[in-house]
Amino acid sequence: MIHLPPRYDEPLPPAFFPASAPTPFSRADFGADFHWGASAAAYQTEGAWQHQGKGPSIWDDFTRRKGVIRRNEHARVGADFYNRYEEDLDLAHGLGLSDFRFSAAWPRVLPEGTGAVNRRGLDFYDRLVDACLERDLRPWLTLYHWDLPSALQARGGWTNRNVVNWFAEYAQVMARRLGDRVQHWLVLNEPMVFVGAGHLLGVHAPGRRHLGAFLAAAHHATLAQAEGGRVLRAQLPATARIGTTFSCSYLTPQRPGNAYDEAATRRADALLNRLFVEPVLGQGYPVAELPALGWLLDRYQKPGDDQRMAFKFDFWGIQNYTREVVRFSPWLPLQWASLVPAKQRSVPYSDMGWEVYPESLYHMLKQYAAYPNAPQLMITESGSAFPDERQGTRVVDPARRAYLQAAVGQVLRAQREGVDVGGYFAWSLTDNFEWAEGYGPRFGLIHIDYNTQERTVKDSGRWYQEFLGGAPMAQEHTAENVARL
Ligand code: GCO
Repeated sequence: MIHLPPRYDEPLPPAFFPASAPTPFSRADFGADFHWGASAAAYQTEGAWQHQGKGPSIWDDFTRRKGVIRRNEHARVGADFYNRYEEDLDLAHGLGLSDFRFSAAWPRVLPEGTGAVNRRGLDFYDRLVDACLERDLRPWLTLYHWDLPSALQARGGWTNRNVVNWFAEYAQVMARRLGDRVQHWLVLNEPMVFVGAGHLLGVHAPGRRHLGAFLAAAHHATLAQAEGGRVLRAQLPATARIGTTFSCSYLTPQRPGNAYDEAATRRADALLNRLFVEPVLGQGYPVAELPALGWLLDRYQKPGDDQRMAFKFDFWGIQNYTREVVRFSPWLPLQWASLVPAKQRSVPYSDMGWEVYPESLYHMLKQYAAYPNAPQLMITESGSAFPDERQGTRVVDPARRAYLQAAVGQVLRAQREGVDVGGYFAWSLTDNFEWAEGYGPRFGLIHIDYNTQERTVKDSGRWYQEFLGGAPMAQEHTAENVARL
């Protein structure tokens, strides 16, 4: 078993430095139009949960329940981004980013979810967009990163088909106000996660554990995804670029060649990587692998839904953190598959318990690019949670730095093989509230001391800055290079 986190004077395991990526490489290799950014999300960073007219969200409610979040933490203050966004954008600009992705909190804009607009909430996003532009950061706005207004949850939330209209109204409000300045729009953040973790596993807001709720939420999110795209298209200038994001994991069978594990891997792929993607393309749900899911979802479908689920996005945001190993399981109906935790596999893993496997990014880019009518792909999140060590004024994080470098190398590898990939966004600009894991796992390029809210650029952030400044980067996979990290 390789233990992670490594001690900082120990060489990092070879998994950080897959030799498959081109080396050395530099920013110029990706092309002049490539977008280089970092991502963030409203609930994870903003705080100000009751400020200036904001309504409550399902995450405000969920984090109030005892025992659902590690150490019962919450993000009422978070990274205090609501008050400190200018400082954070200065730092982002200082790192040399060309793009910054953030989300808007729906209940900040529409406290009741629909109806009356909270002017001060909308003004905040207006100022944020202007502050990005003043710093030459192109804003990428995600409409929904999981903080549904509580008022809508009281009416069933994602399980109520009316959510499609509620979401359309919110999308319209945002597009009307910001469409003159925001060019890049993202509709949903990772539907599989907020639908699955929120409605089937019960580990995210709204904390439901119910197959019917999962199915209803899945179908309504699929409809809202396309409807959001249509509303934006109708509202925005022709130059706007409209996308949405998908979570994904590269999946491999525990026993390659074993028919049960191979079939389980295909079913898991349909559920985890394809469920929300193929309806967008007009292919419907991937029911060939999951017939029972198909019959169950039918209950929520109305005539014409197959067309309503489709939309021609300008790009897809791909968000990948790891690979999963799949085995046949007789215990989990529908999927008949389970994921083997990294901790049981003698592989290095991060503070999230996820296998360190940067090549996963390459494989997922290849998989999505293989759809004949796929749009351009963007890596809208990529990163890893490792501990940081303060050494004087520095925050030393060799594992994150190495991961970032390896991940960027894997994007270039895919691009060189012809994949149309147009951007890379590190998750995340700063440390922030990691949902059910609270503040434990840190993903930021910038460290936050939550006692003082002091920001410090980590070594990984410095690495990104050097790279974005044009420095050539050798893949640091030789023993001497590793020792020097
Ligand atoms: C997600 C979200 C982020 C997470 C990140 C790390 O992918 O789950 O978009 O909000 O913080 O992925 O888990």
